[in-house]
Amino acid sequence: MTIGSGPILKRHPGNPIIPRDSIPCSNSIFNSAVVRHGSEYRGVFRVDNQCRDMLLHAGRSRDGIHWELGHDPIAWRCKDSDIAKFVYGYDPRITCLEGRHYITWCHGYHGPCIGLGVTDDFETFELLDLALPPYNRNAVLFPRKIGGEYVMLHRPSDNGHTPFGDIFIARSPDLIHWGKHRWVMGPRDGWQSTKVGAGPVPIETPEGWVLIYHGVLTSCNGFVYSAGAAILDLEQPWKVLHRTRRYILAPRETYECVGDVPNVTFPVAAIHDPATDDLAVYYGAADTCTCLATCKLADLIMFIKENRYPD
Ligand code: BMA
Repeated sequence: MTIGSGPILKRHPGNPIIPRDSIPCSNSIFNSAVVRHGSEYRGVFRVDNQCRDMLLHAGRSRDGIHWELGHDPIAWRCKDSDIAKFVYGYDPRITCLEGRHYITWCHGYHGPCIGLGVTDDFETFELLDLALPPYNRNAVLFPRKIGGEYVMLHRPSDNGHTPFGDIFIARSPDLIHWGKHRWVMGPRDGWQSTKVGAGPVPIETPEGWVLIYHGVLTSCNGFVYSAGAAILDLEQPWKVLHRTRRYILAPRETYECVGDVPNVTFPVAAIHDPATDDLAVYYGAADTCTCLATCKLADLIMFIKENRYPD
C-alpha cells in the first residue's frame, strides 16, 4: 500500500455506529470495549446517563456494527463488601485471557482508580478487586502472561483532567497484586505533547505488540485527543521499538469535533481477524458517541515503521 497523505484508518460510513441516544437513559455512549464472543460480539459500554452518572452497560451484536445495549447498568457481583458499592466507572477495556473475559476500567473509589472484573458470558459480571489505587486511568491487560506474569499498562493521573500522563507497566503473579513497575513512554511533541494513555488491548504480532494509544495536545481551546500506534517488545513490553510521530486518527469529522467534549477521538477496542487481517478499531468521539474505523493490521504496522520517531 502507498502511505500517502490520507489517514491510515478508514472511518465507517455509518459512523457514529452507536448514537448518544441509543437507550432511554443515555446522555452519551462512548469509549467502549467490544470483543468477539463465539460467532457474535459482546461489549461493555460507557454510558453517561441523563443525571451524568458514568456507568457501564453490557451490549451485544451479531455483526460488530449494529449493537443492542442493556437498558440498565451492569449489576456487579462482589465478594468484598468494602469495595462492592459501585460509585462510577468509565472507559472499560476487555481482555480475553486464559478463556475468560477480564474487564479493566476507571473505577470510582475515593478518586479514579483501576477496577478489575471478569465475566464468562456477558450476563453476570464479578468485580474482583481494585488493581491499582487512585489516581489512575487507562489500564489495559495484555492477553497472555509474559515471562510467567500478568502484565498491565496503566496511566497514573490526578483527580481531575490531568494535564500530564505517561504510560507505565505493572506485573502480577495473580492479577490482584501488582508491582515491578516500569516506564513505557511519555508525551513527546505535536498531537501527543501533553499526555499519552494506552488504548485497545495490545495485539501480538511477530514484530512485537501493536499498541494503539491516545495522545493529547493542549490547544488554546482545551485538550485535543488523537491516536497513534507503537510496537512494544514481545518479551519486555516496556521497551518501545517503534512509535508513530504522525497520528493514525485525529478529530476531523463533525461527530468527533462537536459533542459534549469537542475534539476527541479515543480508541478503546480493536478486533483483528487473522483470516482477513482486517482490524476494526472502536473509538469514542467527542465524549458523545461510538465510532468504528478499519484498516489491515499489516498496513498499520507498515505505517508505524514509515512514520516512526527516528530514535
Ligand atoms: C479523559 C477521560 C476520557 C475522555 C477524555 C476526553 O480524562 O475522561 O473518558 O474521553 O478525558 O474528555
